[in-house]
Amino acid sequence: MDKSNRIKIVVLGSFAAGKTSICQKYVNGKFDEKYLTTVGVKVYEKEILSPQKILLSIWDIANDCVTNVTPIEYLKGAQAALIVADLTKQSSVKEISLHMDMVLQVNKNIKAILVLNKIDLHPTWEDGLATAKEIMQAYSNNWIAEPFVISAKDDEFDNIFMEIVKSIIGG
Ligand SMILES: Nc1nc2c(ncn2[C@@H]2O[C@H](COP(=O)(O)OP(=O)(O)OP(=O)(O)O)[C@@H](O)[C@H]2O)c(=O)[nH]1
Ligand SMILES: [Mg+2]
Repeated sequence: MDKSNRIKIVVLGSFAAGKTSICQKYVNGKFDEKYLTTVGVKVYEKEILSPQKILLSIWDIANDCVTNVTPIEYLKGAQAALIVADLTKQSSVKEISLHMDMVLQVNKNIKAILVLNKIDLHPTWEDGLATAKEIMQAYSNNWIAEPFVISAKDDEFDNIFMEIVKSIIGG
């Protein structure tokens, strides 16, 4: 496959926000209630037709549990970022800027999508959404869509990943 037909997407967000759940559901179609924290990075691959073949390389990246910083080498070469926040936790929503600042260090033109997760747990989501939108204003050149409010448990995310693909290859 031609290099131009690969898209590297990094998935970042606070601890337990649902990064792995989103990757697993999108790539393998499964959701697991059990929590198994990610250590380092796990790379998922998924081939899609858009209409040409595109290989998505999706990097599910853990924060360093001591420093809360993402190793920069995992971020290199990323064209897109999926930032995940847990709507049931204010701290998780507030950390959106931390993750955006990290990805912008390696690609200031990165295409970003914000996913606000765990809506099935009935969080006070109006607060969460309003706070998230305020934080988003500082990065208005990077967002390619409005934030997606989702449940990794109940929803499918083909549309979210298609937004990323469209923003990079057009169509
Ligand atoms: N009810 C509900 N639970 C969720 C949802 N998304 C994730 N979870 C649960 O939340 C926990 C953490 O999910 P993970 O996907 O492992 O979170 P993560 O961001 O990968 O966590 P780290 O790798 O530790 O940073 C697991 O028990 C999941 O089953 C959701 O939308 N709804
Ligand atoms: Mg994980």
